This record gives sequence, structure tokens and C-alpha cells, in this order.
Amino acid sequence: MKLYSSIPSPFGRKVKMTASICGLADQLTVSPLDTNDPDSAASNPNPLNKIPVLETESGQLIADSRVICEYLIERSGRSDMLPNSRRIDILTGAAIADGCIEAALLMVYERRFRDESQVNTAWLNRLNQKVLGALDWATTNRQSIEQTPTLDQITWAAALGYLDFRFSGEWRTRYTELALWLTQFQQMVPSYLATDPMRLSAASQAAPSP
Ligand SMILES: N[C@@H](CCC(=O)N[C@@H](CS)C(=O)NCC(=O)O)C(=O)O
Repeated sequence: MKLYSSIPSPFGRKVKMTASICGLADQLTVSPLDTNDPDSAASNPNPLNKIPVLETESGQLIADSRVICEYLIERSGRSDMLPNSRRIDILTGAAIADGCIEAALLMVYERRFRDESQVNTAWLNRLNQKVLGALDWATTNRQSIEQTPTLDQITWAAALGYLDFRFSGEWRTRYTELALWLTQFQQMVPSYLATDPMRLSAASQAAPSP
């Protein structure tokens, strides 16, 4: 399988952690793709020019990180990561964590793609409220990590890791229980540190996107 992604991508990180937990990491070749590169659309099989995107051995295109994760879980038979008995609750948690990432990503893009004088503060505040609302929800609804992390937990770890990476971990002061939860996750899931953009970007001098 070929995964198009980049080191900083939180959605890509979620997929890489999932592949590793599923025991599929050695079947995955990561092809670096920087969507900031004006030529990236030509090499991205996703017509939306978004990452991550997966191409299977048979050439099947699988787009959107949540769909890719579901594919990997199904392929590996690791139904304990998305058990039928809790499927809707887990997908809801994953959707809220994905929404948290999306809002944080849009905040980054607002500053990246506009001149300083054009940055819309009302829009940034609105996005920030979504991030805080999601973190409030996660605080109330977080589940301790059992033997195997579930898809929602992997997505929350990717979201919190992105807030560490792009917003200097400011969330940690207000959300101490979530910070403890992330420490527990990190201790139980080695691929969290192995995919840490702060460590990997420093090591590879990677491009700053996304
Ligand atoms: N819902 C998508 C979101 C993917 C996404 O927004 N990825 C970012 C990078 S983390 C991207 O490709 N941004 C480039 C763009 O939107 O043009 C998923 O879960 O895969």
C-alpha cells in the first residue's frame, strides 16, 4: 500500500498510528506529498489535493483519513479498535476530534495564506471556539486506554499532538486531565512518538506544511 502524506499532517499521523497498531506498518510505503507545493495536485491521486490518501496494491484509491483508518482496521481484522457494540459512539468521538483538527488547521491556514493585515480575527475566534468546545467534550467523554486504543482515541491523540505542534501546547494549562490522558496514550502507543512532527521535522528539516 502507498500512503501519500507529510510529516506535519495530523490526519496523516492518525493513519500512520492506526497502521502501526493494526500491525500493517510494514505493508505501508509513505510517499511524501506537500500540498503547499504548486505542483502537488499533479502527483496527488486525490482530486481534492488533500492528504492523506491511500493507494492499495490493486490500485484502489482510498481518500479521507477516517475512511483509510476504517479500511486498515477491516483489513487487519482488528475489530477491537472499532467494536460493533460501540461503533457509533467511537465514530462520533472520532468525528469531533477530526473537527477539532480541521478547525485548528484552518486557523493555521488563515495566517499562512493571508497577509497579516487581512487576517480575519472574528473567523479565528470562531474556529478557536470550536477547538475549545471539542476539548471540553473530550474532557467529559474521555475513556481510559485499555489494551488497544480505539479509533476515536487515536484521533484525539493526533488532535492534541497537532495543538502541541502548531500552538505551543497552550491547551495544556486549561486541560490538565487531557494532558494526563495524552501521556498515558504516549506510554501505551509507541507509534505516537515515532510519528511526532516536532521530532521528525527537526531531524529532517521538513517543509512547514500543513
Ligand atoms: N477530511 C480529510 C481532511 C484532510 C486534510 O484537510 N488534510 C490537509 C493536511 S493535514 C490538507 O490536505 N490540506 C491541503 C488543502 O486542504 O488544500 C481527512 O480526514 O483526510
